[in-house]
Amino acid sequence: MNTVCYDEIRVENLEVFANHGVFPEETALGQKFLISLIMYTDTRRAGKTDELQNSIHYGEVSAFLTAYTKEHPRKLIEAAAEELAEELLLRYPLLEGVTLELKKPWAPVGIPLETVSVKITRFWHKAYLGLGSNLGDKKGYLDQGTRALDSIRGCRVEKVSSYLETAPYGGVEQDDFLNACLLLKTFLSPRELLDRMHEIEQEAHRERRIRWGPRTLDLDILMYDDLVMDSDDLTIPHAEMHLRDFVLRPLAEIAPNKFHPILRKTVSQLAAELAGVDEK
Ligand code: A4P
Ligand code: MG
Repeated sequence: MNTVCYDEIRVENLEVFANHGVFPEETALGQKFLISLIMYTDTRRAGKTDELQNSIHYGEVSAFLTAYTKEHPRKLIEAAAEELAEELLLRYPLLEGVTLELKKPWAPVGIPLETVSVKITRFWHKAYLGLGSNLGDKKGYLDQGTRALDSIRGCRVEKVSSYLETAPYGGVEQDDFLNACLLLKTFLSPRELLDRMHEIEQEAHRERRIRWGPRTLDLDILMYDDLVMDSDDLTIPHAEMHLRDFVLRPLAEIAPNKFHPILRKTVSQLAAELAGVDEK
């Protein structure tokens, strides 16, 4: 979850009659569901202006939840809750995150219980990505990669650096690169994002032959919020970003004050250090 403290707008136990369920009688007859929602959003402007347009209309949200739940029956309440949370994040630009609980008080489990429910919290995240190309129409590949990222459901490209021509790094004799960085707003997890990035690289006809060798399109996750993770196939922040001028220069254009969560320095400090300039 994000570290910023948000205000909350809450809806509690909105009642919807719908047809979610695994059993045929559930899908045929329907049953009662209760939806509780916490919307994380900055209410300061609405609080100061007293204008509804500066907030999220909870009446409209409730009507949307009711209609969507009725129209999209799912087997699992996990799936129903996930979809509702994503639809809300996509629909309401002022919404930073949601906690959504979907209760099923009449769950047909044959033993008495008050209610079963799933409760999930989903946030928009900020990911910084690095793009590189040194084969064919380099600018075309960076453009294509940016467009493809922006068209993923749950991803929005918010800022793109300029495209910089850079000398190859890593000891392989090859053509110059065109590099850029971008800021992506996303509700995908880092792993889901990496999978989508690999698909985009495939679409750009990238063949992985030589490590650090020529490529039509290379996409790396540089940072994802302040997340620190290290697994077999994904390291965040990118393990070598602080050593690479072709990453730090474009990144400093769009996020000079972004803090590296391990090195505890800003991107512009890291860029200055790498360039051998003394920055306070
Ligand atoms: N992986 C782990 N962490 C990450 C992450 N944060 N983001 C894994 C993306 N991928 C990550 O990458 C290999 C595997 O790294 C991925 O499958 C993923 O599971 P790859 O893209 O398949 O292989 P690669 O690109 O050949 O190797 P690598 O180590 O990713 O190389 P880089 O770091 O991408 O560097 N010189 C200039 N001037 N400009 C460049 O853009 N790029 C490289 C390649 C070398 N020299 C360059 C440039
Ligand atoms: Mg790579």
